[in-house]
Order: sequence, then C-alpha cells, then structure tokens
Amino acid sequence: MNKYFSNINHIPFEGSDSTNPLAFKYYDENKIIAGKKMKDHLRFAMSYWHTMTGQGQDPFGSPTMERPYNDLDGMDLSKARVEAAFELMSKLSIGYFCFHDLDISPEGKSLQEKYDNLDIIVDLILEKMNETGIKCLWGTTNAFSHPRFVHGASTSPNANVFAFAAAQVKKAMEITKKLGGENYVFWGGREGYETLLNTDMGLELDNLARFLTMARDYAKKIGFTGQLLIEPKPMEPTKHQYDFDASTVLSFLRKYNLQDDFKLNIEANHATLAGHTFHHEIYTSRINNALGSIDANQGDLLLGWDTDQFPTNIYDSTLCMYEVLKKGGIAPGGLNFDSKVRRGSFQSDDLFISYIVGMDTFAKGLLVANNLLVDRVLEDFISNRYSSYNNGIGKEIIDGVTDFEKLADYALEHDQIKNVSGRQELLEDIVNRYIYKS
Ligand code: XUL
Ligand code: CO
Repeated sequence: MNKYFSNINHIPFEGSDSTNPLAFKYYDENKIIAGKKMKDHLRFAMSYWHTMTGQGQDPFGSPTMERPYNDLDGMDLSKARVEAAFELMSKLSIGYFCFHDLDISPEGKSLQEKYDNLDIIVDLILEKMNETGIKCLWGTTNAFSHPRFVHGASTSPNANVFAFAAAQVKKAMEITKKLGGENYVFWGGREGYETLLNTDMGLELDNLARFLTMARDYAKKIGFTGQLLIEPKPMEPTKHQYDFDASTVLSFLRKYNLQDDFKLNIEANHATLAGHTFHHEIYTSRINNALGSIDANQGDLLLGWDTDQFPTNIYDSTLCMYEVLKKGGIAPGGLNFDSKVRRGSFQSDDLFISYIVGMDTFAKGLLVANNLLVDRVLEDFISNRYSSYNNGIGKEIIDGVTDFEKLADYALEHDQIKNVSGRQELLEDIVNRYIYKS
C-alpha cells in the first residue's frame, strides 16, 4: 500500500533524540509498560471524518486540503479515501479507526441509495481490514449535517425526522457490527435547543431516551455486543446540548434506567467547553464506572469553540493516562484522535506529522503516568490526606454508625480544629519532575 502517500515511508520509532519529523520519539508500539504493550494501552484510532473527509473549510473559507484524490468525486472519491485511509493507518501503525456513516460514502438521493452506497464501501473497508489487521473501534451516525436535521434528530419536533434518524442508526449499527466495531457512539449532533421559547424540553428529553432505548434494544436484537457510548458536549452546534457533560449524561441515563447499557466517550475539547478539565471528565466517568472511550484532542483556551486540535499537551495526556491506568485499561474503548490539522496545514505530510505528535504526546503521558503510579506519589499523598477517616469518628462516619446528635456531642469536645496544607504546588512540582525524567 503505497499509492497515495508514496513520498512517506512507514513511520519508524527513533527515540527521544530524533529530530526527524516523520519518526516517533516516544511511541514504541511493542515496548512493555506495566506488563502490556504500549499499543494495547493506547489503542489509537484514526477519525475518518477529520482525516479523510474534512477538507479544511471554515465559516469564512473554502477547502484548502491538498490531497492526492482531490480530483475524484462521488463513489470514486469514497473508494480512493478507503485506500488512502488504510495506507495512512498502516504507515502510522494505527490499529483502529472510527467513522460516521456519512464519512465513508455519499448521502445519495434517497435513503435506499444511501444504504446501497454504504454497502459497497463497507465491503471495501472489510477487504482492507482483512489485508492490514486494522480494526474498527467504533461507528456512529451523522444525523446532524443534512438540512433535515435542522431542529435535531431524535429531539426534533418533527416525528418524521425521528424516524429517519432511527433508520440511519439502524443501518450504521448493522455496518458497525459487520466491521466488528468494538463500540458504537452516540454524539447528540443537534440534540439540544436554541431557545426555550419554542422548545418542549421535557418531551425532547423523553424522546431522546426513547430513541436510545430503541437503539439499545436493536443492538441486542441483532447481536451487536459492542459497548454503547454517549459523548458529552455542552454546546455547538446548538446553544445548549442535552448531553452537556459527564455528570449531566449520567443523571439522564439514571433517570431513564439506561445506566447499565451506556458508558461515556470523553472528548478533551468538549470537557474544556463545559468548563471542566479533561481530567475532571475522565475522573468523573471512572468513579461512576462509566469510562468507555476517549476522543483525544485539545481546544484553544482563547477560543470558545471546538477547535479539535491534535493533542500536544503532556500534562493533560499524563493525567488522562493516569486515569486509564487506574481503571485497568481503556479497552474495549481506545484513544480516537478526533483531531484535525489546522486549515493552514494543508499538505499531506502535515497529516502524518500531526498524528505523530499526538501519538507521542500520549505515549509520553503513559510513561509519566505509569511512573507516578508505580511510585505511588499521588496515591500515598491522597490516602494520607484522608486518613482521619481510617479510625475514630471518621471511621464511624464511613461505617454509617453515627448520626447528627453523636457528631454534635463529638464536635463540642473537639472544636479546636487544625487543618493540614493541601500542598498543591508541591504536588505540581513533583508531577513536573516526573514529566522531565520519564
Ligand atoms: C463533535 C464530535 C463528533 C463525535 C462523533 O464535536 O466530537 O465528531 O466524536 O460524532
Ligand atoms: Co468527538
């Protein structure tokens, strides 16, 4: 496979002293960390939409991406993109991909034509998967780009749109199953509102739950055993997205009794848009047994929208991998680069360089996180910080054998309270030290 990016060879691992932009500095896929290969910890995936389909357009300008298949269109373009995608993933040693139905084949003039287009491309993808051993991390549906979804999909006021979206998810789930997808993602593209002046929020949320319940039932019916995931995002494209953040989604799932069927796909840039850190959203998911998968990217703190940049922040990748290690691994989820090259980075080699820096950032984060965990740096500090709950009154609180009256009696005798420093800066210094030395 050397047709579309023939000026780029297989990307080697050259180590941290390398100055070759087309080599990995930290991602050494077979290196064993904590008893597992790096590639099995990280489970990197290519996002089909940003990598193959996105062309660099923005609200102010036309496509800029220079791609070797730009002169093609329709199904020919879709077929070329499949070949190019597998060439790119093979050269970068990326083991998985994620896709929306619309990324891989044209919309068509009717729903039936859309189905037919999908079937042709899916067979081609299957061929390439067998040839390369690359797998599908997750599939999803694009039920937000077409004008029919102007007011949402399952939360549209128009029941015909609800039905159309159901038909789309049905097919996308069948395809994902055929491709052996290990997860299926629901990102509420336009599931939200612009103004409450025209919105029945109660009905829309009930309908979203009805839709997800039917999707869950259909997955069971066809024997799709992949994990179902919801990807929280607070805003964009709608002013207020219903899947605002991890906590909002968890309470929604519990209200509609879907908590055993869905986990979360946490995206870094969505976390920061919601006013949280990436770490907060992953941590929240983990302690609720709901961390399913990760969309690896980063935003720009000076911009208030989803810039989907390739991740380069070692601090964030360290804390992400710290949570992943604490969870015991991200599988069957993975790290999907829901990231796109900047509009000005329009050459094909920019695409390779962006993946390399993203993969190295997470490989380095994995190394740092593992060292922090092995040395129990934060673990010991934190357990010591809460040691007042190990015995005495603290243990009684934990064991549920006290009440307000007993606590008040205790407090009357212990009202001269002494606290201990939280030592934030010391811990930040220690984390920095682990980053320097790992
Ligand atoms: C949009 C986004 C999506 C989902 C899949 O912000 O993140 O690409 O990951 O629909
Ligand atoms: Co995403």
